[in-house]
Amino acid sequence: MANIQKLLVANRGEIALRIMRTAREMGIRTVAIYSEADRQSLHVRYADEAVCVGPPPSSESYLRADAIIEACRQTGADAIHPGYGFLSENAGFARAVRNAGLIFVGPSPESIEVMGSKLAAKAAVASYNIPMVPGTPEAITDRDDARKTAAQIGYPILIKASAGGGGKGMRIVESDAEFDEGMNRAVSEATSAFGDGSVFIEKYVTSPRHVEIQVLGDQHGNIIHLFERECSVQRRHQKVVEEAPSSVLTPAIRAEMGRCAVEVARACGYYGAGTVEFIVDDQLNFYFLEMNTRLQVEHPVTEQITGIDLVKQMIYIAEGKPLEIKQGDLKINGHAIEIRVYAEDPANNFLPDVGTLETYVRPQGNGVRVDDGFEQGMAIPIYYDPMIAKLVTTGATRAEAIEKMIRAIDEYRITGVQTTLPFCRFVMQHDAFRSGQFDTHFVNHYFTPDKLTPETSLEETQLAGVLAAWLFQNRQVKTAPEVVVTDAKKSKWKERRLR
Ligand code: MV4
Repeated sequence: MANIQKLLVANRGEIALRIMRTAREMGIRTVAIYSEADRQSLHVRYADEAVCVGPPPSSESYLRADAIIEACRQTGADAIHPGYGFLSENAGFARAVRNAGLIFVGPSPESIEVMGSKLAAKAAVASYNIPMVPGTPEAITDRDDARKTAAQIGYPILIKASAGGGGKGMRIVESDAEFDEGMNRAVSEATSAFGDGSVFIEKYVTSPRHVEIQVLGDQHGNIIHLFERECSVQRRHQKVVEEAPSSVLTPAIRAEMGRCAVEVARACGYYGAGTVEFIVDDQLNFYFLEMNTRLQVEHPVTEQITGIDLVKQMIYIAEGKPLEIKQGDLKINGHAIEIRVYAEDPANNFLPDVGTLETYVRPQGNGVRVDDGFEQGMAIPIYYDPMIAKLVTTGATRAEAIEKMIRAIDEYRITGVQTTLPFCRFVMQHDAFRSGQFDTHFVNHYFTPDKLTPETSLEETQLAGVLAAWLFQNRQVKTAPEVVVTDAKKSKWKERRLR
């Protein structure tokens, strides 16, 4: 058991700041690393010390394990927190940190390795009583066997890459006739994307919800769960809205899923913070899919409803301390919702719209938490994920959290870049979201760019006035001005947003 004195955060942006804030509360000194593109970043200014680890591209900076470990030597940091993304789920990095005599604030390299392979993860939990989607338990070696299995399971099926994650390398196959082509594509995709062509088959659950369970394990074998996060509102496997608790789970199902998540963690000797991912079908059957061995982007909603600082727990666990929280101590308090504010244009197929934050004013007030890494006047670098902020609201009930979110979105003032705020507002106001009756197809089912409000509706109101005046002045003109209206609406909308 060794108390951490100085923590290097091997990340950037909001998560680097979020981790350093907790470290500071704990009296731990902080070291930031940064690339040449991030010299002026908030995480660099917040840290007690900062080390430049290379040029802007991640591969030459935030992914340079050697330079990061060297930065620990230079500054005397005794531990590394990897955040999410970058090196957070790289078993080789966790091992190199350990071999350098440093503390890795995260799970063991062995756990990362097992859970990094979906097939290894399934094998690890096979002797436990964990519900899994019917499918092949091993990598497919014989196509004819696999085809027979697919027929037994029943179409549609899903071919998944063992090394895949976050939806990469997945292929839906609707019928036996499509089997060969689906297989060829899945294997070649997996080979080129992951250097590993291992694939397996699962029954395709057509309209699932994505529900994940947060777990914490210490180095003494104690494991607890901190309930679920519902992440069904996503777009191309990119989560958009996350909340806790899920509006569909009953206390009994929640307890059962929690028990399963703890067992999954136990199966790989897990310690640290982790997330066990399930899909839930329309009958509320749940199935284990995979485990993420990092602190997740959406962890704040769990913090809001449990009152537990997950980063603080991760640090205690890394120091070798036993978990002081017992499962029975935990209860859900209220409801929290997170939206991800991206510098993307929802009116233009969510194309990244990086630029300078000409105006940047955060929402405030009761029940509002903003985790971000930017200030007004700062540029969003092109080299990294274009997430500007995570906006989290917490209320006594789900309805209250939604009300607060709409109010907070309307208070948020961002100009200079297009953001996903209007899109998130659309989600908050949608009946399917408000009723809780939605699945992972929400965005595809309900969203088209013309649904973006309030800009559009405001524009329409103003335009109606202009049009009325115009028609009045030109009473003899009979041509329908509809095309003109559409163009004017678009360009004016864009112009206003760019101000
Ligand atoms: C599935 C599935 C349906 N059936 N597996 C996508 C991400 C990866 N973690 C697992 N994913 C899925 N696996 C079976 N057998 C549907 C998805 C899926 C999905 C899951 C969670 C959140 C969003 C999703 C969007 C599309 C598909």
